[in-house]
Amino acid sequence: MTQTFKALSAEQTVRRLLCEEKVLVLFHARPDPDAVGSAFALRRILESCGIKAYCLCADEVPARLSFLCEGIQDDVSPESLPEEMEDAPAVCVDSAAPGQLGRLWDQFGPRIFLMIDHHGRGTPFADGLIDPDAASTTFVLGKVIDRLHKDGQIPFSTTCCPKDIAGLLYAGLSGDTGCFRFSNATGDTLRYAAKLCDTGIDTAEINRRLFEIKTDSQMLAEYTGYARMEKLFKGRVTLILFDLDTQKKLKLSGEDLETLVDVARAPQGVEVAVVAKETAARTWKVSCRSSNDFDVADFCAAFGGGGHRRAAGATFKETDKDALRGTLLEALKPFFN
Ligand SMILES: [Mn+2]
Repeated sequence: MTQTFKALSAEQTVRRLLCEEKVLVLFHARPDPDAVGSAFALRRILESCGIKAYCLCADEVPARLSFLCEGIQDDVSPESLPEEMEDAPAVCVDSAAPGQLGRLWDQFGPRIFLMIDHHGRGTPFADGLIDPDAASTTFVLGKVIDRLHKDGQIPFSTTCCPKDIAGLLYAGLSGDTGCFRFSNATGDTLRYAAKLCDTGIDTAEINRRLFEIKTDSQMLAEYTGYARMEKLFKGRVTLILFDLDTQKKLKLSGEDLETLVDVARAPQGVEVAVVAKETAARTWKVSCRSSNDFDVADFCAAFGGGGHRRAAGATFKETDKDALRGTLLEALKPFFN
């Protein structure tokens, strides 16, 4: 049975949120700046309305992003959930499919009453405020803030946002646009960023932390990625396969491999960058980036994944990297041969 869910306006979204006394804010596993930024901004927004809120994720917030939730909440594991929040209904941000929630899904899936997101493709699991034209979920949250302000529920709007919230919203926006370099950084995106910038947040420091600082492990992962990158279909597609053996040998964690997709995007002439990371035995997380009209969301949807036209992912079950390589090549061949 397929269930259909309602698309909600900002007004309807706000009305639903305001019915609650306490809310859990769920965000996707292997969290990125938009997931962390939107979850913690929503927590602060709800608290400004007198609603208790608590953020949850299947994975820890990576060390490089911990500055975003510092002083708000250090632990996002389900084990850290305060007793008073145990029966709270849940909102999910920046997640397009149940699978993205990891182990949170079994425990909290049934009580999700609202999705706030910007992914055009996926498997909806609740009624939602979803804007596929928004560059980030933190952009979509701007509509929630302005609606709450219009209704007299909070004393601020996106033009006079408290700095802590503005920083979270900006981080999500900058994160998902690759520091405003990607095609999703539209005039609207930049105008929103400008408003947030005007609150006095330190955008240079946020961007330095998101894009410039790298750990030794991250650099080792990138170096290995460059060395292993395959150019396929006359260099139009790049592929980096990173199996668990290699990760163990180099003592790299999943977090260290996050920038590999940028490595795969780097070569001149590449149209589609593919990075496959083995996350558990025979389980591969594949990330795709497109620099032209090739729709990677479509490509990944065929394998049960989702995402955006130019940035998407899917999980593959393959015995080893050769089998995965064969599957990927076979699927790409019709488009690039
Ligand atoms: Mn996002």
